[in-house]
Amino acid sequence: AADQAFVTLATTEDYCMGALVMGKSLRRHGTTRKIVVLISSSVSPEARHSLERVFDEVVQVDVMDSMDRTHLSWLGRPELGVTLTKLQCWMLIKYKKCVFLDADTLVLQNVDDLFEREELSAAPDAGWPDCFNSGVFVFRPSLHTHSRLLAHAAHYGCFDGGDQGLLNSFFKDWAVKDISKHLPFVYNLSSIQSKFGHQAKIVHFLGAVKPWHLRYDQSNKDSYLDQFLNMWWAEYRSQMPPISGEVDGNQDSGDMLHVSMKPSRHLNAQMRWVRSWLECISSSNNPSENMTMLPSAGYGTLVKFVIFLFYLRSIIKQHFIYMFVFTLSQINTETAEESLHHRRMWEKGHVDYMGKDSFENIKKKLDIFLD
Ligand code: UPG
Repeated sequence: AADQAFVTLATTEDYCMGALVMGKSLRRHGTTRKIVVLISSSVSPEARHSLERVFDEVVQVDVMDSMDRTHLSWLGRPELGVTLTKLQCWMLIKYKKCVFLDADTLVLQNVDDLFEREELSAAPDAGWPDCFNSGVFVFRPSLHTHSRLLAHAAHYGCFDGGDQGLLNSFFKDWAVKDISKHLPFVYNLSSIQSKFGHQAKIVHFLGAVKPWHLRYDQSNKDSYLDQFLNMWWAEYRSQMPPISGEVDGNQDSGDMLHVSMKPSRHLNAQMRWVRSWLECISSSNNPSENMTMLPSAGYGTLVKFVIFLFYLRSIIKQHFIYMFVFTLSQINTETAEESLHHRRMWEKGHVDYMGKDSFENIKKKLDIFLD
């Protein structure tokens, strides 16, 4: 089975969270096939590192969009960007057969039997059952098929602006020709279905709102959706199941996205320096002696503090993930969702100087970090 693989795609950090969970859920249910994730160059090294701990292969692909010089024929069709990127799974020709799973799917049972199916096998779409849903499909990598798909996209476009429309128009006899290519619905069960949830093999969080946008509430078990959401978060927070018989020596370090790396020595040195600076600034005894390191030694304490905050922000921005990770693992009071939101704010430069990111809080976090 070394020539068979599950494949997913994650071009953004959010979808990397989804891919990570999807990959872990495949491992949890003991897949014997390889698992591969296609990522874009904009995925951060930290996210890539987390994915590498779960996936056999992390393959960087070009996000094909209307600005792609090598595919100028797509000019004026920006909506085809991610769609065309997904088609690159047909280029994985080192594998004979693959199963594509969207990054917003969660595997609840072993689904290796999917490899008994032929291209193009997929489950009916819940909204339009004469079409298949392109979140789960069996295919055979082939450069020839890939270029035919691109030519088809260039010529016909796709009726829904996404890969699902394109693939349905390319594999247009799916609905009528061969019933063995119709996967049972439980292999691609929409998470909002109110029936058959207990039989689900793969749950699909279709639509704009994804599990990583929603709250984790273990006590909420009213609907299948609540249960699936909790399962998703439980998988996100779990340690990685062993990779087919291997003992993973790093298991204790956790493998949540952004929580899998240790601070570098360089960072540690920088943080120590920042801490000494913080102590220096906050010290009320003999400030002039303490301030000799500061570039703004001649200004008042307030000015120094503001300058310091800007400087601190630039350093922390560079390494915020390390701090974020460490804080997460040490002060486990924030939910994953809140922490992610906090991190996003940092990334965008919205620092809550008067609240969460106040001088006192930053100093506390640095103290924990360094002790
Ligand atoms: N994806 C990315 N980056 C993006 C957007 C999507 O990597 O910015 C990948 C990811 O694997 C994701 C998949 O593409 O799961 C599909 O996108 P998604 O946002 O999950 O689409 P949905 O609207 O939930 O799904 C329907 C189909 C899906 C199809 C999509 C577009 O279920 O299979 O790809 O519509 O046709």
